[in-house]
Amino acid sequence: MHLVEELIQSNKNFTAEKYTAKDFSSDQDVRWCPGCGDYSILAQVQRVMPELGIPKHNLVFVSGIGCSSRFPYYMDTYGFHGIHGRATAIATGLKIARPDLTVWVATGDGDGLSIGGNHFIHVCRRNVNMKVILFNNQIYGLTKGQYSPTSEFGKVTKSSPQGTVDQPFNPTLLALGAEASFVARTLDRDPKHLQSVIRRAAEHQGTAFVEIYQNCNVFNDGAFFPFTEKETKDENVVYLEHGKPMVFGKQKDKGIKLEGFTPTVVSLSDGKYSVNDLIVHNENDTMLSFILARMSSIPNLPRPVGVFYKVQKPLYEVEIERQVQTAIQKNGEGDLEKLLNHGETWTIQ
Ligand SMILES: Cc1ncc(C[n+]2csc(CCOP(=O)(O)OP(=O)(O)O)c2C)c(N)n1
Ligand code: SF4
Repeated sequence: MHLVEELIQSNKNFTAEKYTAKDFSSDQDVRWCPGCGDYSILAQVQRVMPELGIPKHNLVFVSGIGCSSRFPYYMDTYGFHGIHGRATAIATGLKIARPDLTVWVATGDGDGLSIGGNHFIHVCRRNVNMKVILFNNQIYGLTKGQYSPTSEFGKVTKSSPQGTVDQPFNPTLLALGAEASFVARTLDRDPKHLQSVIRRAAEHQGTAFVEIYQNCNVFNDGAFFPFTEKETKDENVVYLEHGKPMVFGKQKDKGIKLEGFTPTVVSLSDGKYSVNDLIVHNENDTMLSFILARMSSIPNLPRPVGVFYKVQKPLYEVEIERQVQTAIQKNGEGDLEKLLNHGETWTIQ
């Protein structure tokens, strides 16, 4: 077995300690506003962690800057509160240096998609083995309410008093376009679903991207209420389940059918269509994943949540390690001093 694969396997074999969610709660006071959706995300991640069977000393949470980026303080694991937008770059370096560590990135729509957009797309295409959870509240929370790259067109904020003229990013579509090997969406106010998606991301080997709809109750309250509130969610959300037809609605009386390449809503109660006419979700279908991710931009379609896409690809850090080992076999152990002094050198006087 290859060195990196052995290290990953050794994490899986860990049984020495049995953790509970409490073991992942640090001694830091949580400084989010009362009612913020970040609390639920923290609680669900802490609940799932013990199930993974990974020793705490092998877990690292890396973040950039923002309310969401305070996440590592609150996890009783190793952590790195980085600089704005650079969490995925820092995490990439860490993963290359220490491939045995399990690395998570906590980021926001501002941190991950504005200043950090460049680093984000490159981590996706490289398929570094890390989990990236993006708290999407469609606003800059920490800096008190400027519009973000996911704010809807026309959004009135302190930095867009007449409404933003920017078209928003769709994070799942962006991650798919950047070739991420695992792409999912979930919601802060659906703890069970959030836990299940975190679990799936944790199992994935490769860059696992999870968009989490997160309520910023101070600067963008209710941005996702149609998808999270009891009265409306059944009609506005379709849960993606691998191998199952896309049915939704309180009475499970509606479904999603493809008309050409365009998803449309059909009724299952008027006798015209049955579940056999509906899209059957397939997490491994690249084309379908794009169609499903695009659904959020089409009015009157329910919002898909769950795992959009999952595929196995070579891991960045494994390929690097392979090259390093090949070079050592061919040339022997490197000597940095020798390398720096080889070839033409100059003395500055
Ligand atoms: C280089 C740099 N530019 C700008 C800022 C100011 N700043 C801090 S957080 C932030 C945006 C945070 O938004 P988001 O990532 O959505 O996180 P949230 O606070 O909403 O969780 C900005 C612009 C900064 N800290 N550093
Ligand atoms: S400003 Fe918004 S995102 Fe930040 S802690 Fe407060 S409610 Fe949460």
